[in-house]
Amino acid sequence: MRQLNVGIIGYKFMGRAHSNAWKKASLFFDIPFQPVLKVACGRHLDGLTEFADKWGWEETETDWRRLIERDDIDVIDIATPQHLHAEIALAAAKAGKHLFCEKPLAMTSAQAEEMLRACQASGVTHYLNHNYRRVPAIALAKRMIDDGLIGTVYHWRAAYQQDWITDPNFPLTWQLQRELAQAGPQWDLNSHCVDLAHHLVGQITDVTALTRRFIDQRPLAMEGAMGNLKAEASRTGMGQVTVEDAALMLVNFKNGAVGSFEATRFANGRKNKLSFEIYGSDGAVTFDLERLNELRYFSNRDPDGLSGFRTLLTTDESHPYIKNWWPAGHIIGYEHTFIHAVADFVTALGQGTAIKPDFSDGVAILKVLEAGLKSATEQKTVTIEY
Ligand code: SOE
Repeated sequence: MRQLNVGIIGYKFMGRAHSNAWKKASLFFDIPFQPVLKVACGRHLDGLTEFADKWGWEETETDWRRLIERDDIDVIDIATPQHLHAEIALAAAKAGKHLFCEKPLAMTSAQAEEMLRACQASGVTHYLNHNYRRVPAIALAKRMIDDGLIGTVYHWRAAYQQDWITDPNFPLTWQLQRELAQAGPQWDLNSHCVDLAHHLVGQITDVTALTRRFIDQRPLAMEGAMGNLKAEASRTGMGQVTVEDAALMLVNFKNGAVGSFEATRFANGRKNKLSFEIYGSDGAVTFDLERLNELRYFSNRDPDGLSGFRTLLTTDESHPYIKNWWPAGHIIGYEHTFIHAVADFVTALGQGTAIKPDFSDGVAILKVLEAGLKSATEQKTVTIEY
């Protein structure tokens, strides 16, 4: 089988999730190329070397530009924080590398548009990793909606809730600084839900939003992590949080449906709870990531006296992606969504077809998220121009 040489940039949480996927995809899926974990790239050689040794990356590189210059690399996997995505993607696309990029795509929709144009100009494949589209239960929801099982969609209701910064002593990490993250849960969490809403319901046309920051000042994190906040650190030991802690949006869809989004890092007890409900003229589907092997389904066509929500355990061979895993009833988890993404990405490369979501979806998502922040600041409804 022909090899596909991958260079990954970033080696933290997403670096590990992506490495696992590059390693496993060909063991479970019949894909046209054998991914080779060729080069891992990151700034700090100690941590990078440990990561590369553990996950089986053949080589390390501390300068991403040198990685991109290499002729033997086919794919650049961007697993860094979002403020680095644009510069890397633009250079990689120009060098003719296919792109597998973590979400959110960029800091702004303008940056994202430039990234999309660069990929289109060089003809490379571009994939934006909103991995939840590839949860089998969510892929099944898509199939059911497209098959008309819940009829015309009226309502979308989503909540992405976490609690990892409720402690006021949690340090001022990069995720809490506008210059490095652009926004808080609006970018990190609502990006996933807007992607799912576009995928499952349709295009969002306008947004009315509010955001809230609950804690303004936080202890500065370790030296080296704070960039230009270091000077302030030596004076006070505290730094200013410059993103929101919670973001709520109400939206209209082009097809007449209405929707709501709630994204927060302040929902105590909720570690990583992504849930949505979709109500249509003939039924409903609901999903909760904490029970990711299940999809709940209600049908108006059930006989009187026997109607109600039923739980579909999405582990049958007929369910999306499942025939490549275990016998029915043997559940799968979070990491499988990344493996599905890599399998689909490599298949798309083999077939010369596009894979979704791509950078054009990333542009659309960022336009909605930006409209949300604008709406919250200006306290008015913002219409989105695509
Ligand atoms: C944030 O905590 C985060 O890791 C997101 O960045 C991921 O996209 C999400 O899947 C889990 O939560």
